[in-house]
Amino acid sequence: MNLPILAINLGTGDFVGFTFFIGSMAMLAATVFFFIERDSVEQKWKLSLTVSGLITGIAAVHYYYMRSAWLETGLSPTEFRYIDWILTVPLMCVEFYLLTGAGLKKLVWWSVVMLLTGYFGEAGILSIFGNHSAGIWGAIGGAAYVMIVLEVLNGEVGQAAKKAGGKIENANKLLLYFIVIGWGIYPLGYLIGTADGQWYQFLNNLISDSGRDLVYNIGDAINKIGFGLVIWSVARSEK
Ligand SMILES: *C/C=C(C)/C=C/C=C(C)/C=C/C1=C(C)CCCC1(C)C
Repeated sequence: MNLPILAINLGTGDFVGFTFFIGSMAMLAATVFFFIERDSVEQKWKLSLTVSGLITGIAAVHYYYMRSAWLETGLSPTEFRYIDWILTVPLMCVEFYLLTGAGLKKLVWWSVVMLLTGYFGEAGILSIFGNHSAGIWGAIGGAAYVMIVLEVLNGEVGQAAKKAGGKIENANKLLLYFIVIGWGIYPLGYLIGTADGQWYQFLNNLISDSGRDLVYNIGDAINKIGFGLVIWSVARSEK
């Protein structure tokens, strides 16, 4: 009798697989942490911590699926990835709104544009620009990303944070760093993932195609958990 295969082992040297596993556990632990810590912050910060826990919780479930997909197929789980992002990135916009009371619509709008165009390019669907599709969709996504940065820097969100001053302004500044540096690493994953046959093919020779998931996994851990920790530490210092 053949026993059913319950799990496929992680291969030695499969660093991307490692980051999928570490990522899923870290997201789970962060979720427990944010929900428990909700009790130790003042009322006005509770919703922010709930949202932080939802962000890492949604990611934990997706990482659970993504690591299985990776183990069983060795392919990039692009669909799970973008489903996760389309849920968690708008929730990160909600965090800015809870902090500053401004800019929710704009941030969500630009995030959706960024992620939809990124998905078109990365999944290779809607190739209306022929061989240039990945580059053009990526450029549109990149422009939307710049709009998000500008909004938090000095748009409605940035202005509201400056007006509020103190801890709010500080937290907004810290989260801006995440958006500039932390979110700024995702385009690298996109370029690696879409380099095939493009002028930036050299990236694929430099780092293999699986580098895409390495970049995305590291980015997600920094951004989802780090973002929540910034909010948590500001909320705690308020006591
Ligand atoms: C938790 C998930 C996060 C914070 C995901 C962020 C994703 C991005 C900032 C993606 C950015 C992209 C561009 C700027 C260009 C087009 C391709 C994308 C979607 C990878």
